[in-house]
Amino acid sequence: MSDLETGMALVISVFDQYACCEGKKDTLSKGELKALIEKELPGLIKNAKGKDECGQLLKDLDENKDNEVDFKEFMILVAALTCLGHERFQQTCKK
Ligand SMILES: [Ca+2]
Repeated sequence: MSDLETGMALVISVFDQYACCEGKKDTLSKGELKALIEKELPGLIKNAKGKDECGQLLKDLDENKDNEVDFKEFMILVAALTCLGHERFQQTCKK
């Protein structure tokens, strides 16, 4: 597989790993979303002590309002964070 294909397969595998923990196997519950963010995206919520950041994030991501984050909804988060990372990377390169 190419680097990009490997990256995409990894995103799928991380999502599946957390989605299958409880309840529906193909969506993230609030608890699963929290576990995923804490372990895989620790930088995202490190400045939000005490606040219900995951609850707010779930509301923001939950397009179809079923109180779960499906893969499509998760990809919107991954895409947004990847764009942010890309911007930061470009700024670092310019310096
Ligand atoms: Ca949803």
